[in-house]
Amino acid sequence: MIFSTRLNSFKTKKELYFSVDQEITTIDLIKRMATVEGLTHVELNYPEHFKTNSVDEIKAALDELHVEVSGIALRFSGIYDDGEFTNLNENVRDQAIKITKEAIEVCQDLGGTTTTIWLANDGFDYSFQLDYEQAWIQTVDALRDIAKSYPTMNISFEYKPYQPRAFSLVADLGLSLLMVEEVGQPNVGITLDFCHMLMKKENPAYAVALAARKNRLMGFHLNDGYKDNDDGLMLGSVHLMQTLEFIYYAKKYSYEGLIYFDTFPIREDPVAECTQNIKTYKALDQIIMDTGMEKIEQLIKERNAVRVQQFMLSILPTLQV
Ligand SMILES: [Mn+2]
Repeated sequence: MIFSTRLNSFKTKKELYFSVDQEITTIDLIKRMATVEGLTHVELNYPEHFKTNSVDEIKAALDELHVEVSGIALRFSGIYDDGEFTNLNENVRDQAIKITKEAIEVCQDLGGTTTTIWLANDGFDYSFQLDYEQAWIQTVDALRDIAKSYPTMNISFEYKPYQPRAFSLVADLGLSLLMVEEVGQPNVGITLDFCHMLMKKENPAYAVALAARKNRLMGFHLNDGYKDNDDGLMLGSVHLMQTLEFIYYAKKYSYEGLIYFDTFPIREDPVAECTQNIKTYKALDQIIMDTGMEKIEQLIKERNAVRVQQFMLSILPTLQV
């Protein structure tokens, strides 16, 4: 299993690690992140994390710390309020595609495999604000152009139902699968973000099963929340059983990609918080192993809610965290 988390989480509780007046660079954050027990990979945002240090400096620091890069995540800010791949202004749209291609090249340079695209601003807030079919086609075309330009690199689409827009253009798993199918390139997949799925009232394990069935499962962003917002709480803290079910399906479909904790520790020590997320994931994985995949499969086949409830309560005392 390979694990990473949000680099920006390590800006939190500054006083625990950094000196008071220290100006914090990307390399400083990576160094703090590397102190997390069990962490194997670093995921960087582009262009955000390449402002204080160059690609070569980051590469050297990673070598020194013996940490690998899993991939790059796009962060569109500034000129993209009206949309990224669907922006009416051709220059802005071209710039969004150009930045995405740059991110993939940086990912390649750093030895990463996957570039994750979250289109924060491609969506709408009002009726009659967007030509839906035009926007859909613009997104398909942009993703196809990007994927075809880098056939050996993974491009993963991370959907979110809303925030910051009232409606995202590609808002759920079904739409994401339709989008990926229309793009029609083998190197395009889907990143499942647990909170985003909860916000859409999707059952996370169902999304794993369908994305895996279509062979498009490319990334996990794990966290937890109370459904309405992208709360970014610790793994299993609210939806423990849905997290267990999610991990069961990840095992069933032999998911071996990155397990990235997209959490937002603010009042917690981010090192302790991430260490706990890794421990929780491993503990839940262990429960599934100890129970046995066949036994769980049998339980599912029974379709007996009372038996499921008994199973869930029976495993709680065996949790080792
Ligand atoms: Mn995410």
